[in-house]
Amino acid sequence: MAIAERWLRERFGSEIVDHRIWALCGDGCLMEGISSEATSLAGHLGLDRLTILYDDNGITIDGKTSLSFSEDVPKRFDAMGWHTQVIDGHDRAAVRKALEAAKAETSRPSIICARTVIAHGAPNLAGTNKAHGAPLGDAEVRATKERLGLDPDVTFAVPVDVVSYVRRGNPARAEARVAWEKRLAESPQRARFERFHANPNTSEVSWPTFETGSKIATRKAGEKVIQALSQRIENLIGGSADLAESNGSYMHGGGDVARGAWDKRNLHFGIREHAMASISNGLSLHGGVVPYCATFLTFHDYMRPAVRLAAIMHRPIVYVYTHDSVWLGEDGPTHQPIEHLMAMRAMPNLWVVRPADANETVAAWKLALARRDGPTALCLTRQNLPVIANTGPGLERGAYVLADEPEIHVVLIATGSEVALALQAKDVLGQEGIRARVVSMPCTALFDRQDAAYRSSVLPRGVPRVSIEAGTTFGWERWVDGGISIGIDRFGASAPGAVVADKLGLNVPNVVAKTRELLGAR
Ligand SMILES: Cc1ncc(C[n+]2csc(CCOP(=O)(O)OP(=O)(O)O)c2C)c(N)n1
Ligand SMILES: [Mg+2]
Repeated sequence: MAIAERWLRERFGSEIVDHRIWALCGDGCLMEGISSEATSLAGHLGLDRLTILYDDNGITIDGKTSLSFSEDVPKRFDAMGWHTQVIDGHDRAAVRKALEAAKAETSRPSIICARTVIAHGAPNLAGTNKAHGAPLGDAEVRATKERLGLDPDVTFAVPVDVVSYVRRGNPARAEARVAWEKRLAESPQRARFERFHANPNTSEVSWPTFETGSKIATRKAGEKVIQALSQRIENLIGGSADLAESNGSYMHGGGDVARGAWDKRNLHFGIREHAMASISNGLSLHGGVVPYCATFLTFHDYMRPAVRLAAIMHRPIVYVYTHDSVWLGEDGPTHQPIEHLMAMRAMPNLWVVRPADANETVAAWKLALARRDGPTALCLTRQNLPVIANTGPGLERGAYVLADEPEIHVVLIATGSEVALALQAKDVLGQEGIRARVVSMPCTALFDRQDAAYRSSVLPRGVPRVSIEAGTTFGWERWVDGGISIGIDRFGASAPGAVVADKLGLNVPNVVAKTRELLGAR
């Protein structure tokens, strides 16, 4: 959020972008690794309008933080380039003063380490982990009220001055809001500001098109899409976790966002995938920008908790995941996704799209940007793929018939790079008199949402099915309905991509043999 704030402030000025970002965090938040990823980047970028209030109570669920946490938090933040303060969090004057000091800081983010006591005022449970989650209990509530000078027999009471304070509202804040609205209304930048906060308008984007028969990796096709988008969507902002060139995620000519270079377009998240996905959530929640982020598909695992939050919060974020199978080759098993596609598909409200070729990649980007109620993951290849005729239209329905025959014997369902393989297998099967339909299924979640008539028009009942995907076969039972699945149920191997794929059975002879076997068995 603080990145969005700073980036927009650069464009609209601090008369219009005049807010700050406050974060409340506890011991648990600072123990989690992501806090280090995110605050390291915040310090590096000098996000001066970000303030963390750290509830430093020394307690978590299991007991004192000393069980597992003894770092010097202010020193840690100091080392990352933050402005740090340590205060007594129960001293309201000190809190106020610290907030003012944080606001006065104009080149660094701020952390206020506020020493507090959990369940402050409860005579027996204050300062203990027993107060973390469980109610204090009747006896302790009584004792606390007595100690605070409240009537212990009154179960629920709000002091009169609190009621009147809340009812009165805060005229200064209301006035500030009205004044801001006036500044915006009178600003020459108003229309642009409103455009930034509306849904991305793709009507003037010169979408690339690719000629049938040519060859191009879908990550390269995606790179061309990003260039076209960056020309027309001024507030498209994105970047990669140190793989910008490999991911094809860089906006050429957009420059690198840095401290002192907020007019630029490309974010460098560093090798911080979890923070990258969380920052994308923050960018999206803040508004005013259209965020995307990129890494290798296998590193989706590092992003997963934040992607899950994006899905829960219905954030329209685009994830560019390249090197989407064993076809990536020499980097080997650590980098070769196997279970990832299916694990991602298991997540509600995440659309996982694996385009068959360059033109389907364009359609996938269109779909992702039109989507406003959740994130979309684009799974793209490292290796070249042939550009296939007629791909793209139908992608929005999740799966569609790409090549057909009258009175088919079998349906080959494939995704991504395996669509071309399925088409080759179809030709060979045809020579043997086996008539195959090829279905491209770039997004299973969308296909599942189609009505029964459409689904059975693509996958007719009673016709045997074969799925082909360079990933785990786990889960494909759902779509092959008693048929077979060709995939990879082991970790990959380090060798040139084509060699690995061939050795693992992703080749025409294997698809043909398995299909023949399936049909013979019936
Ligand atoms: C990622 C994650 N791990 C574990 C938990 C379970 N959990 C909830 S609160 C908590 C302790 C948090 O301690 P702290 O932030 O110090 O809060 P305090 O007890 O001081 O209120 C834990 C472990 C969680 N919510 N999220
Ligand atoms: Mg705590």
